[in-house]
Amino acid sequence: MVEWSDAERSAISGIWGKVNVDEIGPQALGRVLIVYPWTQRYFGSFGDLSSAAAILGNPKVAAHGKVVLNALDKAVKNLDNIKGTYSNLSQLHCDKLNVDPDNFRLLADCLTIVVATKFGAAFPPQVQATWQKLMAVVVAALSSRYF
Ligand code: HEG
Repeated sequence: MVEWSDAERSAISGIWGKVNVDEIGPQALGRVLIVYPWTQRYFGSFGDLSSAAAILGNPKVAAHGKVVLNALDKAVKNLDNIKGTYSNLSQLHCDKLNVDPDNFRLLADCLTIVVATKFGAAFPPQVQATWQKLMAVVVAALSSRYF
């Protein structure tokens, strides 16, 4: 059972309250597909992923990036039951989408970099520490139905 202190809860709601899902989601997923090109294999129906510019301009990547961040919003709103919140989503990624769970961490890392780049001084190490805990819990929850 994950415990969240009041300070952690307020750090998460502070930074998450500034995140524009429609902007950060596409950038985070786009970055995964560029930095770790083998992840493109899961998005064969998304059309042109042939260059960084194509990926960042691809409307299906943008739309899916928003879907992913909207799912993260559910975790933020259910901090005390992230595992349960993601149970079905974990099963879907495992059984239907066959996504290697290592990729969840890659996405979390890219998202952290996008957030750090965007917010700079408003994402200090203490806030990052809590953010990394959130990412670790999210990655574990999404991986939970694999094992
Ligand atoms: Mg996943 C679908 C969330 C990482 C590949 N992903 C979805 C959906 C959600 C979601 C909410 C829609 C589910 C539905 O249709 O019911 N994904 C999600 C989160 C995270 C994540 C929250 C990590 C934080 N996904 C992820 C990664 C990959 C991946 C790392 C592959 C590298 N997701 C994937 C694919 C689909 C989804 C291929 C189906 C996309 C489609 O066909 O539209």
